[in-house]
Amino acid sequence: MKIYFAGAIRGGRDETDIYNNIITYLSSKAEVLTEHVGSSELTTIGETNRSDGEIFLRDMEWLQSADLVIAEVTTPSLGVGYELGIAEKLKIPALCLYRPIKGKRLSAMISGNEKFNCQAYQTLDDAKVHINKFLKQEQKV
Ligand code: 6K6
Repeated sequence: MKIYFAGAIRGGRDETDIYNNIITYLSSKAEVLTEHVGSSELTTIGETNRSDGEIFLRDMEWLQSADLVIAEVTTPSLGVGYELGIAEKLKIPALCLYRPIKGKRLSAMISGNEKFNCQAYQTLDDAKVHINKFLKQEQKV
């Protein structure tokens, strides 16, 4: 099973540790196509050895090959929103995890879309519970 993990890059790297922890957990259950999203070496400045065009084409190829998408959407990101829209069009089931933050709300384009399974969490253990339910529901493990 292949999982496309999506998380903010140029949108902001505040949640990198959480991305990394989620990716580590997912990797124990499936192939994660986008492990670099959790890398602390990846900053908002970007990969210097690939052009934006190369990154886009590579990521779209990975997304098309994915069985499931799991997105961490606490930090708003144009790229993650785009990937989720593509996942919906490709009929790839998507779980959107977010930590509620006072004074901020998840975009209605994500929370209002019934095709997305949006789940709030506080701790990594909470996130794992949502992930396990999602994987079971999609009958991939
Ligand atoms: C790295 C750091 C800054 O820019 C980069 C370029 N590198 C990327 N490498 C891989 N995936 C990327 C990159 N930039 C965006 N993405 C994809 O878009 C990832 O799959 C993320 O889920 C999403 C992040 O989008 P932005 O808009 O927050 O960058």
